[in-house]
Amino acid sequence: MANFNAKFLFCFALIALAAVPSLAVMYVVGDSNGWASGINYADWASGKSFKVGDKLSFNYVGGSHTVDEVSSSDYNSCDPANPISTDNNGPTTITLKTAGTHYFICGIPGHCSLGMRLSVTVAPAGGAAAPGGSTAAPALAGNGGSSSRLRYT
Ligand SMILES: [Cu+2]
Repeated sequence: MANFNAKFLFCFALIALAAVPSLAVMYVVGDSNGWASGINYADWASGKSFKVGDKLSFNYVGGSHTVDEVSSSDYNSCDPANPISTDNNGPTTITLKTAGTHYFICGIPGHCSLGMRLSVTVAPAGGAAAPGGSTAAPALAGNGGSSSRLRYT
């Protein structure tokens, strides 16, 4: 009986842990500086851990800037010609839908090279994964793990 209760409580605890929701977070890019020239967005992003489901809010006056999601090479060369998505209505809210690194630049000529570019590394949802880390599901105690000790003859 005690053994049964222990297993029951263990399972209950696992279920309770799995049920804790990981709440999505809204990040205001650049904080009070918003989305503007002359801000170091690498500094802004450092130390933050983004995960799938989080949102980025880019604050700017519509028409004054754009938020273009681009490839890593276009990010590095500040080339807005082939954006994955683009918006200039300001403010722009982006939901981070996939894990991996996402790259954003302003498509107004000159602005990207003045600092208007942001890359964020996004971890899978739900885990307590550290940035860049990979997590495996915790190994569950299997049935019969200790049963060999109780062999009847
Ligand atoms: Cu701009």
